[in-house]
Amino acid sequence: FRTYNTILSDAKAFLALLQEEQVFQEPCLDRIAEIESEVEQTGTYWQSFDELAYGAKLAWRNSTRCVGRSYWNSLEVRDRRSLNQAEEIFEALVEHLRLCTNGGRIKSLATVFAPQEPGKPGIRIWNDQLIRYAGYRQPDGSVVGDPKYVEFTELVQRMGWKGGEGTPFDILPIVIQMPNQRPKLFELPRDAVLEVPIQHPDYSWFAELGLKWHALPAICNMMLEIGGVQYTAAPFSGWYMGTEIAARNFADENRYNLLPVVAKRMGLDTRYDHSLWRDRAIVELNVAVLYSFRRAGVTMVDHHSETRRFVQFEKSEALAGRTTYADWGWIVPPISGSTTPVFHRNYENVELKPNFFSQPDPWR
Ligand code: HEM
Ligand code: NRG
Repeated sequence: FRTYNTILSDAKAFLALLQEEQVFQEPCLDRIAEIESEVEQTGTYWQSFDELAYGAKLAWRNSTRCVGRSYWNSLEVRDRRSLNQAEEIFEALVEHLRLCTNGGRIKSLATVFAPQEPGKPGIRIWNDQLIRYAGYRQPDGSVVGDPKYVEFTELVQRMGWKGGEGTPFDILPIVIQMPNQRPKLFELPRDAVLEVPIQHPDYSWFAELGLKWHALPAICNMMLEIGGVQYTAAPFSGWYMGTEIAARNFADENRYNLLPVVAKRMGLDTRYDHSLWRDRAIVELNVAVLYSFRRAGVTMVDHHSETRRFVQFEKSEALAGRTTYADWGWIVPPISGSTTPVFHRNYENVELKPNFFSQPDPWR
């Protein structure tokens, strides 16, 4: 439960920030008075499109775990705050995927739905990302698909999902819950989801592994907070850094766990840790993912260019008089850390607002 005072002081701090960054020409005194009376009457206030759009950019700029922040000012923001039916929200999500994917030339995009109202739960998309693969627990305890999503898969199955074919890459349905209503299930149209089959430039056997991944990372379970207003459904997406897929989703033991498979095919000696078979396999997996996205014409960055760009971003922030706060453990890539410049730098992790915040899973 948030008081008028917190909302008002957050709103004022936000408007002061807009003033400081010279987003609008007009002075903001009138706007403050307007917000004050609106908050007194309704317990919240309706932001202008410009406040929303710049606020979302600032939220990205302030996300200390994101190494891709150099592009913060090119975020496109779609205002879908007027939608109040789960079906309409679903249509807007499909549109988000199509616009952002843009035939492979991915754009950075956020779609913002209506904010949480006082004393009511907000709109929630139950998935953590718009595109994710189901995980099916087998009788012998193993998992087909993405083990991270076994719980979510069983949840949607209990809710009536019959869509899964049982492949390692079945796309999960979307679960949308409007305030004080029951959640509804929606199946994404196949042609809204771009995927990239994975092959290796030198190892022809790699394609036989039958791997692929979706082009878009579209996080949809975080709360976007701007000037005291909380947007509980505000999905955003940019493009992947290769390591996210190759060094984590494919490599983690509790995800697709592919290092032993790749190492065996490479003919490496997996009996001894000191043969560094994991390290050799994880590099080739990363080579394959970067090569495949490039061949498919789908935007992706490698961790060397992206971390270098991040240091450039720090420099341009410093010129603007701002400190770049960051979460070192998230900024340093999961492979070859010390070969990237961010490894050798120290960061203070300070949480500024606007920002994206995690929220509890609605079904817990
Ligand atoms: C996290 C890269 C766009 C907000 C991350 C991570 C990477 C990354 C590598 C760490 C993910 C992990 O380890 O799981 C990029 C790249 C982008 C991009 C290359 C290309 C444009 C965006 C956009 C937004 C954003 C458009 C929001 C408007 C965030 C946030 C996190 C994050 C909030 C933390 C997520 C969490 O806590 O789970 N990003 N990002 N990023 N990014 Fe970005
Ligand atoms: N590691 C996650 C995605 C997290 C966000 N990463 C981005 N965001 N690149 C995964 O799916 O592997 N983005 O908006 O571009």
